[in-house]
Amino acid sequence: MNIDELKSVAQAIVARQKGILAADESNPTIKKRFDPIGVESTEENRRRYREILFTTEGIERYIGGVILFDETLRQSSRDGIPFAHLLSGRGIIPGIKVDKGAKALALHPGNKVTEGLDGLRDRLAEYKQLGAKFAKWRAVIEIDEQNVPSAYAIRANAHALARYAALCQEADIVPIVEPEVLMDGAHDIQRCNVITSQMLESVFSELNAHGVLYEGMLLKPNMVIPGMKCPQRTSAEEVAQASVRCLRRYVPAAVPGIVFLSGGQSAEDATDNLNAMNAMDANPPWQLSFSYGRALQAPVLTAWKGQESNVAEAQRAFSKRCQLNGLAREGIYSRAMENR
Ligand code: 5MM
Repeated sequence: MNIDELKSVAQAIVARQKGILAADESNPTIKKRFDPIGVESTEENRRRYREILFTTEGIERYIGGVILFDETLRQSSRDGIPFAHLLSGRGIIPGIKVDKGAKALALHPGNKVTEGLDGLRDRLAEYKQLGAKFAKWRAVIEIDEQNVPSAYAIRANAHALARYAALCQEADIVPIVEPEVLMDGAHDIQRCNVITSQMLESVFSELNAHGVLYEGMLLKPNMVIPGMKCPQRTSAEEVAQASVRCLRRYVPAAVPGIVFLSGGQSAEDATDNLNAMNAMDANPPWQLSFSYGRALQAPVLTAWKGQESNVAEAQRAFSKRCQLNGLAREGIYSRAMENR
């Protein structure tokens, strides 16, 4: 394990003002994103869409890394430049999603466990050759009104995340560890806090048991936030306070960065909540940043609609979201900036 390389890649991804573009939608997920804008999910449309994102001018000021899906890592720009090289050439670090998705956990109805460990060592070696310097694995934890998640589902997912992270570091690839507590459902912010706390405690206990180097990884958690159907809504300041309090309790200071997922929040809410954390806690032990999928891309898809004539508008929308999240990294964003 090359400790210096792991540390420097992890730190570069979350350098000042920077975060991550999560563009690693699997084919079923990108189809769900394309359907509402009437774009067919063909290999060429997926390639063109990612090309529009990756060639947007100026994003390298705010985007330190991009997470790719297997197919995208093997694709190239119109000019024949492999996407991984195109991104590296702009100073953006290419990464790869390596999990194989969340499947039903046997004997634990309503719970899921993420698969993909078999053969992972060989896949990581190939991804490294193709230019990936970091990887991502997402565990999915649902909350219901009763017994989901089970204590065992939390442990099983934490264990898989730690095995994945150890394999990554063995291959000199920085692991992004993503334990996502979903915001689907009617649970309140306190229940999200309890489950997120249990998950993080279990994840760091397993990472420690597996010998994972905290300095050479990034954590991608959910914010502590009420479920989408919860009647009690919360302000950005309440989400920020609950999230940072929880993270301060469970995430070691040696981890260089916490890169939140957006999880179904609107683009504006995701930016505002991140901003509130950075405005409130001026000196957290880790960088507080973003690794947004939907919150960076939803306005881009709406502007693009699969039409070449809309590309400039789509890139403007993307550039704006990157810039505003860059400001949120510093705690100097305000909602008023949305209308400029
Ligand atoms: C971009 O979406 C990612 C891939 O999801 P699937 O494997 O289900 O296709 C997803 O892991 C994403 O990186 C995170 O959930 C963060 O994205 P959001 O949209 O929640 O910010």
